[in-house]
Amino acid sequence: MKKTIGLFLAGALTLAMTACSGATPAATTSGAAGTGKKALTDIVVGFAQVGAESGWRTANTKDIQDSFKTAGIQLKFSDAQQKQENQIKAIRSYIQQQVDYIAFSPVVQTGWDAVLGEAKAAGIPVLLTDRAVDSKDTSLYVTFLGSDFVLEGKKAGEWLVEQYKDKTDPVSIVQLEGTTGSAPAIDRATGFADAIKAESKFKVVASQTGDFTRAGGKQVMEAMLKSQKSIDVVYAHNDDMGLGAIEAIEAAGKVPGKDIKIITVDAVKDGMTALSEGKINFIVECSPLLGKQMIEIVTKLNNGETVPARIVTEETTFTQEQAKAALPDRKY
Ligand code: GYE
Repeated sequence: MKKTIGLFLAGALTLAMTACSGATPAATTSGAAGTGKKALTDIVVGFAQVGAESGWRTANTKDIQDSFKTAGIQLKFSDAQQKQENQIKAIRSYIQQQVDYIAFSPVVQTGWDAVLGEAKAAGIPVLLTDRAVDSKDTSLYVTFLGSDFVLEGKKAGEWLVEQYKDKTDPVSIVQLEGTTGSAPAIDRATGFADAIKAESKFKVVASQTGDFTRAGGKQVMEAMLKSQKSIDVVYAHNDDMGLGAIEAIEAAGKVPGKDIKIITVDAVKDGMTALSEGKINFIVECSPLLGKQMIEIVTKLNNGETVPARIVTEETTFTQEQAKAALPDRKY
């Protein structure tokens, strides 16, 4: 399924004129005036970020800001501090300011139809970055650029299955969930559950949100260490919560990575460092570097070209050995 900016802006006219003009020049010249195209320096994108809850998020924000600076496209940035109402306010203000595009990473999946309908009515194309919405009306956004979170959860579960393949005793797992209602928390839980469900020895004995923060992960882990008889494995939906859990485990006199195995998602520097030190056992990568692809999408739409409705980020996984090798070149 393809969508085009033509649906939102001058539509057929823009496309027809672009098509008739033959080879499309780069949109950096003002010669594009009249075709609906803008010089890149005249484009304004309003970006409503989730917050600054994790190392991943900080790297994501930096990458987006740097990429826009390099491309010379204007970026209006807002930080919603993990609150949906703040994101909705930011989007409304971008609509009022008549920006050319709105990009946002929805903190939770539901509750966006009204404000996205307002953007659509104003003719402003919306790009979903990093997280998805669960709206049935897919005409409310042009594309969704981000990871396959179900696959990430599956990779975490598959590693566990492989690690414990020769064991028959029950394996007690605790799950530190991301922000309740967010796409990565929902999907990473689903993918993981799916991967381990065939073997009854795996038991998720407790599962609670740590809101993707280090403090949240620490607090939840402290409580779980008290309430659970024994814990073999921690599955944290991001590195930060895993790092918080490590603090709690060490404070309880146990050795993270040995007494309790830890699996996380993200592969940011602090997570990779803990992995290379043996405190985390396995990390599923989730790349925060979405800036360059956002620029490509905006440039294509500005040129009247189509973009895929879904763009999936490529990512890998890391064992302790692989983390040691990758760390020196890790950019975030
Ligand atoms: O894994 C986590 C962050 O949405 C993929 O949000 C992102 C997640 C990421 O807070 O660290």
